[in-house]
Amino acid sequence: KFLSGKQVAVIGAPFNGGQPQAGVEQGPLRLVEFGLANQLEEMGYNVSYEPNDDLDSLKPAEDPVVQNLKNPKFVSRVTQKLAGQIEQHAKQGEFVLTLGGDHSVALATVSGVFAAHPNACLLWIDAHADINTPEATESGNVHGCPLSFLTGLSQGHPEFAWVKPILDLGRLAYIGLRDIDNFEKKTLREHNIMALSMHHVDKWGIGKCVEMCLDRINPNRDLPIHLSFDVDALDPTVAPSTGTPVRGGLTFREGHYICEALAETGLLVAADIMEVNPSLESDEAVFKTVQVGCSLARCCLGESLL
Ligand code: B3U
Ligand code: MN
Ligand code: MN
Repeated sequence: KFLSGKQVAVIGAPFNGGQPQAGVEQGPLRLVEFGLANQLEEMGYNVSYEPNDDLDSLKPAEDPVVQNLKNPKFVSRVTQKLAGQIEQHAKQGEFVLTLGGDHSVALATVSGVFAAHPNACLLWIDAHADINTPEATESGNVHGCPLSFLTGLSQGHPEFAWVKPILDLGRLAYIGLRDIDNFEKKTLREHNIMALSMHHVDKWGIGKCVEMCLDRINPNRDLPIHLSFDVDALDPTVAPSTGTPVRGGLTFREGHYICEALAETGLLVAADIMEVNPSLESDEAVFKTVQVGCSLARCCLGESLL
């Protein structure tokens, strides 16, 4: 409906500057080496791939903390560059699949996708709410903050002036939450944001949860959808190789169900697979995590639809 053909732009975002652990910058390459692009071609898509393996050239010589945020210049430069690239692909009517990289890269994906699809809605699958402001963040890691910039809750940070508040809080919904800071909890409540925790998944089942989210952020099922999937939403037994695993997450099937249900709407225009860190845990754990990342991406593009 919003896409012009069977064109998928795979955007590599090999970036770790939004959090302290190295290795997450190897996520995109590992997902592609596992065969993701080829798998999508076998599904009948034309796939282009932008590895963006030159992001280190954007690293400033000095990058002091500004308003509590670490590496603000580096994160800002990288995400601004990726945002432009993503916007171009999305404006061509291509499905944009972004491979992270840490979740600060959502500054780029949401900015780029919403520039092309201004009335889109965003489903954020994560153990974390990633909506801290620079004032509120306890860690100073930008991957815990992208949604505060994108929704306009944070304004006036000198490094992130380019990020436009394009996301209405009524067009944002979460599934999978279980590790939320007090400020974030207050924010979710005050703004009446559609936020489903693991408790709600247990209580209502994943099918009802996805439906409730869409009823809120896309009630007539006529708006484009962007999915941002942090693999730490999955249980650590399912996706162990990620920087901040939290017990009690989504099962393999619950994670896939979300992607399948969104593909089924015919409205999904972009998906992010974020926070795969191939340097953490055993080889077997990395294999599992990369494999599940690839299969989530394929499901977003309709693999399991009959
Ligand atoms: N809310 C905490 C923890 C966190 C957010 N995202 C991840 N961890 N992966 C923070 O740092 O803002
Ligand atoms: Mn996240
Ligand atoms: Mn997370």
